[in-house]
Amino acid sequence: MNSILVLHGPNLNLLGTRQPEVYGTTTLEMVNSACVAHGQSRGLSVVCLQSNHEGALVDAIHAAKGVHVGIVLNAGAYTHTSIALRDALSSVELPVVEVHLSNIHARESFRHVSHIAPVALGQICGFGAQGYLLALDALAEHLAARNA
Ligand code: CA2
Repeated sequence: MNSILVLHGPNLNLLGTRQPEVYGTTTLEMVNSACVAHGQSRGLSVVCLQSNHEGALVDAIHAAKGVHVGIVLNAGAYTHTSIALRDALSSVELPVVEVHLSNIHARESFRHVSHIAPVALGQICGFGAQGYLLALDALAEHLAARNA
């Protein structure tokens, strides 16, 4: 079965425990379970990882090559700062869908910039945890079209 890596960046381990008005009440564990179940319904196995460390996220992206067929990435605040993550994504040449729980374009101007977007298939933001499932659908459709 094709496998997808769902990768979460810094502070997303706090999901559902603080700032529910911005990030909702769903915990990361709930998001991950929903991703695994949704992937299964689309014939994809899903592996979820979270790290607060930029280098660990880079390592996870490198390790995805040859193991996973695509990546769903919420890089958290590294979205707006990390050229290292962008370079890692470029180097592995896997299809990536960028996800954000909040609508980053409706927030502070520093969140409007994404270093991930130029190397992603697309960006889904503002739909809360549902965005991860939309991202899995987008990846599944992309992979099916590519393999047709
Ligand atoms: O909206 C998103 O998903 C973000 O990637 C979340 C990041 C933020 O820096 C990005 O601009 C947009 C922050 C993640 C922090 O997550 C928390 C969750 C619960 C409580 C506190 C932080």
